[in-house]
Amino acid sequence: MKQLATLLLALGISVAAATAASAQHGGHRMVMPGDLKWGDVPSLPKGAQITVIEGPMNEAVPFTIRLKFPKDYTIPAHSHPAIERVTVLSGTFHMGTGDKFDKTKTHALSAGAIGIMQPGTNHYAWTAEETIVQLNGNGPWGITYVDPKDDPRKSN
Ligand SMILES: [Cu+2]
Repeated sequence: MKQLATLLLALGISVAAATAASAQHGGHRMVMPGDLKWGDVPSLPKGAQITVIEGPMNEAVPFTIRLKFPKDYTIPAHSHPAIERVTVLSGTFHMGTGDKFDKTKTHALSAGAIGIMQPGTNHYAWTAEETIVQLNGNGPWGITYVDPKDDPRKSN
């Protein structure tokens, strides 16, 4: 019993620490879905939400983030300076490679599927239902749209 209490106490401390340092790298942490704080993503078309679990993404450290896309969402062709590993947690993420968005040339990644994009590879995606993906990579992260007009950071 005493051991159990010690374990629970240790877990309690881990969860509290994870909440306090939810966007920091390093240390042993356990993050519960309810701990995640979602916010807007200035670099993506309006409607997407992001939660940073591990990072920060702009430093040369491993990152783990999740993105939530609404139904009927489109991400125009773009690339990243670092490898992108995208694991689908729920919904379906339709993803294709190339310089121009083409809905007919995408693969339907369902929950459990993973896509791996090499740095500089142009790709695009769309959803037909609410979809949550997890991104794992190493920073510093960035996104470059093939057509600068697609970049929501520039049209504001
Ligand atoms: Cu991407």
